[in-house]
Amino acid sequence: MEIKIIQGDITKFEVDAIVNAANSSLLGGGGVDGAIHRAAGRELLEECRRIRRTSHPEGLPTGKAVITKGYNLKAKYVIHTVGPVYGHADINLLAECYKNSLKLAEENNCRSIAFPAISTGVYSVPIELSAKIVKDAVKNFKSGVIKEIYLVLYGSNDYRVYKKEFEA
Ligand code: AR6
Repeated sequence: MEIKIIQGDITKFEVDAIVNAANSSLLGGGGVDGAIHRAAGRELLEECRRIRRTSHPEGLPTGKAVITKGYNLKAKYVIHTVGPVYGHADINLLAECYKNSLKLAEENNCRSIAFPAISTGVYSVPIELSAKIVKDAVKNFKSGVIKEIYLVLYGSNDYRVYKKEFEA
């Protein structure tokens, strides 16, 4: 399993699954969530609405993950997970987001997956803390199915912080 740290826009990634830093409503928002919904098209929102009506009428709890198709994206699937709001939810749930997303990817035979830095935007987790938690979570995940994990950083400082942490 290879871990690659890349600076870029996750909506452009040609991988089996991209992960969305959603909120518990699953009905879209700003940041990477808004970008993914815009790029995937309205069918993604329709599938998210179906998930709300069926398996998650109260919304998706923090740390959990659900999968949908990718529609107009190059990625086959979108895995939606809800990160913790810094200072308000248990920070250990951030690792759960990564682990549960990886499990779901594996169950759906994904060989490649791309993650944004969940909770480091609107939800305010410091990028240095995110890098440490993510390093621990992804390096300890053993998979016979997933071959490539991309950690996609939007900003150049975020990218540098991740590079430094993963090279340490
Ligand atoms: N590709 C990769 N990373 C991106 C992109 C992109 N296109 N756009 C932003 N980022 P955020 P959160 C980075 O706020 O903190 C939404 O409204 C961004 O620079 O998207 O988990 C949801 O609906 C940051 O490093 O997610 C929720 O309500 C990272 O993605 C709430 O925000 C995460 O920032 C979730 O907050």
